[in-house]
Amino acid sequence: MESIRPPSACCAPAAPADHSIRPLPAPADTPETTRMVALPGGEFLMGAEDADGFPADGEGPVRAVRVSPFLVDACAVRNDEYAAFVAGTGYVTDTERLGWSYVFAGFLPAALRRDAPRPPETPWWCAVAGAAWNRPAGPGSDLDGLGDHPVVHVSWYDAAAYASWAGKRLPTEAEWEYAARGGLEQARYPWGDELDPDGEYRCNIWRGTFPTRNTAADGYRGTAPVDAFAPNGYGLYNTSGNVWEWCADRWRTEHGTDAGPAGPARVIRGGSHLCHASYCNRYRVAARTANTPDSSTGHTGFRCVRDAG
Ligand SMILES: [Cu+2]
Repeated sequence: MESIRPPSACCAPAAPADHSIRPLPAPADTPETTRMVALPGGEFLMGAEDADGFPADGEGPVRAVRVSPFLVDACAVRNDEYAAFVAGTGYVTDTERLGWSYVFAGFLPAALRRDAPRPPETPWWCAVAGAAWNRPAGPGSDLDGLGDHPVVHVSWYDAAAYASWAGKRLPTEAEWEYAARGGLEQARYPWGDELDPDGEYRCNIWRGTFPTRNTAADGYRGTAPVDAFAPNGYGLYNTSGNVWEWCADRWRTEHGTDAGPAGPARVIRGGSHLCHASYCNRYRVAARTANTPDSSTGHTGFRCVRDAG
């Protein structure tokens, strides 16, 4: 078993790579899936060169990138949508197959928290046996009251399988960022340059002192409903904060035609309810990191896209 840890695994701990490719479920006849927004595409300025950003992540250089017209989910995929997929296909997630997932220590009962192995670099994550998309805080937990929250504890493969069933696909990283920016050019966040404009909370991130005290001033300690907070200019919700979102692209930190071969890790975007400026600051709209495609955590979900026309 080979252990692969991508760069900048800050708040996204990587599981050992151990995956056998399985066929994707066929598209459902009439999938009950979330509302999509049609975007015209075109050229936009991708990336950032923020002074307090992470150049080593390949956030820059700022470059003009063209995307074709496409449709994008207004919201991340919800638990009740993922449940319909599982019920309709019998799909078994990687997390269930491998038997464990990463849960943030602060969300666990004391006994589970005490006994779970933790990655030394990110000791706030516990590898919890039995944690899965439908048991997000491990054995004994369930999805009561979380139907409209984003599905989490899904690997890249689990996200791609859902997308295939829904007749959709995962976004390219360029599509994701173009959509997340909501039409604003080179803004720091999907709504502008201020984190909390006029004191208004616009996203679900860690408020307080990471990782010991989350004041939940923005209303949420864990995940929020997928349509919490005001949407961006394109009508997309929670492209910053709440949960990281899987993209189709393999991870690389160089861009352009001479970028060289990419590794197995896949890009994740948007940051999560656990991101805090003091530690990771990756809820900026240009921020990026990656995880291995079989990894799953309590703060990573996804949204889907579809080609226009
Ligand atoms: Cu983070």
